[in-house]
Amino acid sequence: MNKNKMSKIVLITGSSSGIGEGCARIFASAGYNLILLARREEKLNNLSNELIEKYKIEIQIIQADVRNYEVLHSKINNLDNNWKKIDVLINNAGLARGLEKFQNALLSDWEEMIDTNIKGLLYVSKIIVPLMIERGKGLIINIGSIAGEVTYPSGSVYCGSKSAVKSISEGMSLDLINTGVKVCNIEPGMVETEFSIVRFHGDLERSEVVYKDMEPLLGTDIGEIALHVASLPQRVNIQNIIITPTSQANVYVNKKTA
Ligand code: NDP
Ligand code: 8X3
Repeated sequence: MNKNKMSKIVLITGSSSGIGEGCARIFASAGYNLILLARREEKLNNLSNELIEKYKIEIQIIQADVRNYEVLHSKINNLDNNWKKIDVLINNAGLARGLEKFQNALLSDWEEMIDTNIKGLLYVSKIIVPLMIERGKGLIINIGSIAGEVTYPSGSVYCGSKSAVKSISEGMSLDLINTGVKVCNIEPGMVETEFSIVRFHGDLERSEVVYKDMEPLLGTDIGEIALHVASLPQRVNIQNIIITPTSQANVYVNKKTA
């Protein structure tokens, strides 16, 4: 890294698509250097090339699965010391798998959601938080969901995982109170990403219906909110944000269901 450049650094998990990619685009446009982390390396490479060309920033890519603590630990620790000065961590990698009644849901779907949305967030945080404490500053933005506020039918484990993100965010805030490290839980409503394609195991027809006849949020909308939180003075922290499209009131009511 060019040591003369004083750009801040943001590490974004799940930055190969959707909200994570939107955050990468917005933070890059504000001059941040980026550490992009996800499993699909080609997507990260393409995004990285585009953003370096457009904004003349620097980018590191970490190809990793957030469910694998050993790999995360080794790859993050192998970063050059200047790249370990992470100002903002966005714990975004996550997914919903299936939309089935509790009694019909697949055990493998439950495990994937819990391992990614809860344990993955913990693994990454466990590695980055000490680096922030050492510097006496930092911001952790966890991407929860409005599903963490209200549980909807057939969403028990996904909603439970996002409810856990909310509790863990509160716990982090409590325990990090004297360290200078801030914690914010952003809880989006409907954002058009690959989320529904993943939820419905690749069923494009079923996933397209979700965002039809309404105007969902974009990944970059969440990026704008995250950048705003990261731009506040050190004395200010926003602990929890619920953000919905104008055409959605809560998990049950949107323009189509009203
Ligand atoms: P996408 O499917 O578009 O993006 C998910 C991202 O997470 C991808 O970059 C994916 O990358 C990454 N990811 C998934 N599993 C892993 C893993 N095991 N290791 C590393 N990276 C992983 O969906 P969204 O952008 O919508 O989802 C991002 C977050 O936002 C999730 O936590 C989701 O729960 C939350 N959210 C989404 C909402 C929505 O309506 N879309 C609303 C509220 C919250 P790759 O596959 O390359 O590893
Ligand atoms: C994603 C939002 O309402 O589809 O977390 O579960 S919702």
